[in-house]
Amino acid sequence: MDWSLAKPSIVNLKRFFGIKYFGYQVNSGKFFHSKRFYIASSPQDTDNKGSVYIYENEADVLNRAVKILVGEKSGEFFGGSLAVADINGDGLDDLIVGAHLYTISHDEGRIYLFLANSQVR
Ligand SMILES: [Ca+2]
Repeated sequence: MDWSLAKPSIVNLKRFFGIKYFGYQVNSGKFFHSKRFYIASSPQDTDNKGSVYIYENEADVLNRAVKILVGEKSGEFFGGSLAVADINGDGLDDLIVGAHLYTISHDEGRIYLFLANSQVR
């Protein structure tokens, strides 16, 4: 892959119906084992709940995600922010997904913590 800024690799998912603002946030992590996975959010798709797509490698972005995480409530902007860190110290990266528009009564916002599990993929 050429990392030159003059020749960026571009991923355009307009051909996939229903994915909105794909790439709003991107990140990567070693969630399941030592291999790095790539993640990208689309905070207004899936009935406006927002989704986070996890890919096994950069080539998969044009095919299919190995896992898709979906927000709980319409309009919460799930995937508006993403962070990767080993929260519980088990050696596997964990995923933190922000949903700053999550509302119960007063625009509380929410963060979701997904602890990686080497037994699950
Ligand atoms: Ca962990």
